[in-house]
Amino acid sequence: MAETATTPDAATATPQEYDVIIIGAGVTGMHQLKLVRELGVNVRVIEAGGDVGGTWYWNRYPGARLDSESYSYQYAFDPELLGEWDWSEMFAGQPELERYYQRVADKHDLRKDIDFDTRVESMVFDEQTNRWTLQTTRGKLYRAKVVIAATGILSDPLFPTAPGLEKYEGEWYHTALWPHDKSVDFTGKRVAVIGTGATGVQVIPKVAETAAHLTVFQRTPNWAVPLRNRPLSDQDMAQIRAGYPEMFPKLRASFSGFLHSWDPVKSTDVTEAERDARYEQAWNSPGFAKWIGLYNDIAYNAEANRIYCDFLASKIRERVDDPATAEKLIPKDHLFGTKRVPCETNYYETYNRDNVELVSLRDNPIKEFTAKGVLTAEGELEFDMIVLATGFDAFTGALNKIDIRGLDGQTLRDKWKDGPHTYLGIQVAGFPNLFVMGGPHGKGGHGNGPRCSEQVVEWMAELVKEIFERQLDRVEADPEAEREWTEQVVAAAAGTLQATAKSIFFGDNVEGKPRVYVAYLGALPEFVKRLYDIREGGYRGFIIS
Ligand code: NA7
Repeated sequence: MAETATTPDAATATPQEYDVIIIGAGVTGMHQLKLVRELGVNVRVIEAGGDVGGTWYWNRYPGARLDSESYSYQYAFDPELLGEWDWSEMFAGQPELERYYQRVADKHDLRKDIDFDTRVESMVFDEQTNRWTLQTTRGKLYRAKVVIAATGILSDPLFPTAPGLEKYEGEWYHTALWPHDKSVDFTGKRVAVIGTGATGVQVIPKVAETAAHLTVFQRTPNWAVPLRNRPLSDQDMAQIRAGYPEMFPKLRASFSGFLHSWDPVKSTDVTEAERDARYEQAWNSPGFAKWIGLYNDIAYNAEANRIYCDFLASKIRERVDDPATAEKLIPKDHLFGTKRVPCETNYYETYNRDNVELVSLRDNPIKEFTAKGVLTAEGELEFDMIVLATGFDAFTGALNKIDIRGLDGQTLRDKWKDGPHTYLGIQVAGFPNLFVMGGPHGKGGHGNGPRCSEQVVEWMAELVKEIFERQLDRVEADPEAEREWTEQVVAAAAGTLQATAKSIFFGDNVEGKPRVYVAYLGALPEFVKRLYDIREGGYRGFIIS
């Protein structure tokens, strides 16, 4: 059962003492737990969910799946498991991923060090003892010298801005809070889906299969591309497995941890016929081949990108029967790859079904939710079920949700009110001994998550070792290093094609969030090298006492 504020925990008065607390038992937190525990320190993980897996625990909506190749996304740290685990599909679905993380937890006996159904509500740094005290929503207290927040980049669900959801009397679900205790049945129902991001394009075709009627509310169309998933045979797996010794080092050395990489050739270096043939070939290939496998100038040259957009638009027109619907589905306000590129299966064909209708929120906004459905500018629409695929308060949301108080009582929310300030995405000046694995200014937002986090998690475990071996009191970011790093991260995004679009990378999806770049645009190997150089230089930019 999920923890609530109305069920106070009896044993609240005395905090449970630990050396290290990790917040979150998702993909990053599980790995961090394994490594920190091996150091022999006393570590506890606090997890809001009922089991391990993070994203793959919460986002259990029909259609949820990877768009990185399954084998490129798995942990690299357990050779035995790599030898045993067979991926059934090139891009695994949520149920298989959930099973995978449960298997990892079983095999490494991770659960014995995790408190589930426990959400951290606040944490306060004590300047005398140099320890953090954490309080959960149930009033339970924990205390630790080091806190590692592995709270995730996409873990704070975002709800529609239209008021009145509480008035709605039908069933409603947010895709990131999909029920664990019952199966959701769309059969014969009038269903609304709000949102057409990476999640929306996955869930919409699934809902359409059995709903009596599906209305999709689209705020911004996306450049979605076909996933081209396929089952993996025993033979495929044998071949893939034989490639692991080369694959993992290659991924570590890659720009973003993906199996695909930008072609050094520019689209302007080839003939039009050659370029078009290449686009067609990429179109028919799996996953991100039709994004980061292409000519590199698509990433930075607006004209090259526009030509590719024209190619993609022609594909949408081919696939969608009704020309007016096709036009609504073609993005007009942003270039390809400037927002997260969703991968889809039968998404565009779904709009050819008689039971599916597309409503553009730009033409017909939702004014409010009502008891029976939604009131749009054009009138009330009634639904038996509403599915919110409205995404997340990305990068900063999960941390800002916790009331974090550092030196002199300063809150993180206040410090970040104009956008996040970090050193390396790992620390925030004024918040000693608090480390972030996967938050703002981290590489994971633009990359293959586990590949981007694994080396940072390894680096972090070594730092934890030093903190306890050398009996350090505090490790904190130098404000000057933080200022330089934050300026560098923000400057790197300025003037890029990315900056021309409204996206989660600039906080545009959240009303009132300052428009500032929150991810990290550099290459993974350079970032990791920087971390190790900083360590060799005696932790440059960190104040250690
Ligand atoms: P996304 O990619 O942020 O998509 C959310 C969608 O919901 C997107 O179409 C939004 O439109 C729409 N949205 C957000 N707020 C509203 C409101 N208030 N009203 C109407 N529509 C809204 O989140 P996803 O869950 O799809 O994907 C997140 C990540 O999960 C993704 O990067 C993958 O790594 C997996 P917008 O485009 O903001 O206009």
